[in-house]
Amino acid sequence: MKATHGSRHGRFMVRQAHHEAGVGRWDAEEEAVRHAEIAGAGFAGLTAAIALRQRGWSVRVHEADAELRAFGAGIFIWENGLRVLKAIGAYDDVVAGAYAAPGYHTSRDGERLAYERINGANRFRLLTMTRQHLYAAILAAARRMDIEIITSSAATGAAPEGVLHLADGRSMPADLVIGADGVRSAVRDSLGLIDARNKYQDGIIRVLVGRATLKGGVWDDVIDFWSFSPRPLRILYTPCGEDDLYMAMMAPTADREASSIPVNAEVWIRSFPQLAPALSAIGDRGRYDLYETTTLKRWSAGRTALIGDAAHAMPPTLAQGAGCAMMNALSLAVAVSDADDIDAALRRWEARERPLTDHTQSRAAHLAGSRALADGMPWEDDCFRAARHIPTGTPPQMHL
Ligand code: 3HM
Repeated sequence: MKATHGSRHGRFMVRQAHHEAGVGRWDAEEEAVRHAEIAGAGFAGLTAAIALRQRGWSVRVHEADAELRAFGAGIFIWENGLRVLKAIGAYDDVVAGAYAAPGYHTSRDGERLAYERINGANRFRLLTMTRQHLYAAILAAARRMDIEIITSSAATGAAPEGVLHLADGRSMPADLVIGADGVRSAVRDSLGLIDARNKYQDGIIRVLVGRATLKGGVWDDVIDFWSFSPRPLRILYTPCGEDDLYMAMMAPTADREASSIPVNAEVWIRSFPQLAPALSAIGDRGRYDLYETTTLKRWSAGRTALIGDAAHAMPPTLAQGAGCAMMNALSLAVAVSDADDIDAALRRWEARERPLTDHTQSRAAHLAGSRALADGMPWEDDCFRAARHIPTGTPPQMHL
C-alpha cells in the first residue's frame, strides 16, 4: 500500500472526518491511509467503495435513502459486469441466484422474427436477476470489507478541492470525493458539469411479478415482444429465476393510457394477450421512467469524480447502464490507487475509460430513438463492445 505521498488531506483529514462522524475506529494502522467520501450507495458507489477499500483506502458512503435497497425490477448483467463483480468479491453470490436464459427471441405482431442462443458454450453470458439480488450481493461484499455506509445522508454538492457537502450542514474533506448519486446528481450539478441531456419519445415501466403459468419451453427464454397495432408497445419478457419475471414495458410518453401507473392491465393485455397471466398480476407495482441520456463536459473536477448515472445515464436498450457504472467505478479505484496526483489520475482515467462508455451510450440512445430493437437485437460488435470488453482491474485470463 502506498502511503500519503501527494495527499494534501491525508491523515489529519481522515482523523478529523472520523471524529466528526463519531466513528471510534481510528487506530495507528489507518494513519497513512487515504480517504474517500462517496455520495450514493447504488451499484456504482458501492463498487467504487469496495475497489478503493481493496486498495487500502478508507471510505465512507453516504446514501440519501433511509434504507439500503434497489428498486424492485430486474436487470441484465453481461460478461463485462460479471468480471467486475468477480474483482470486487460479489461474483459467487450473484451467480448463485441469477438466471441464465438459453435463448433470446424477438417477436413482432405475433410473428417470431429472430432468435439467438445465449449463455451456451463459447458464448459470453447474459445473466438476468432481480435488482435486489444484485444489490444484496454487492452490499454483502461491502459489509465483508467493513465499509461504513451512512443512510439518510444526502449529499448537496462537492468542491473540486475534495470536500463533500451534506444536507445536515456538514462538510467532509477527503483525498477523493465521488458523486455516485444518480441521474439527478447534486454533486454533479454543484460542479456545473452537465453538457447535454436528451429525452426520447418512449419510456418504460419496469415491474417484477411472479411467473405464474409462464414456465417451460419458450417461456424460459428472454422474449422481446413488440406490437405496433393498435398502438406501438413493447414488453421485454425476462425470467429472473424459477419464480421471478421482470417485464420492461415500453410505451410512448404521449400514450397516457399505456404509460400510466398503476399499470392499465387491460390496455396491455389487448396488445399482448399471451402475457395476460403476468399482466393481470401487476396491481400497483411498477414505475415509469423516461428514456434519458446525460453527458458531462468532464467526468471530474479536481479531486471530485462522477460515476454511474450521474456521469452517463443512458437508455437501458443495451442493458449496459450498471455494466458501465461498475466498470468505471472499478477503473477509477485502479487509477487513483497509487497516484501521487489525484487530479491528474482522474483525467487519465477519463481519457482511458470514457470512449467505451460514450460509444455504448450513443448506441443505446440510437436504439431508443429508432426503436430498431423491433427488428431484433443487433448481435454485432458495434453494440456489444462493452459486453465483450475486459474491464480495467479484472484479470484478462479469467474464464468465467
Ligand atoms: C435489459 C433491458 N434491455 C432493454 C430495455 C429497453 O430497451 O428498454 C430495458 C431493459 O431493462
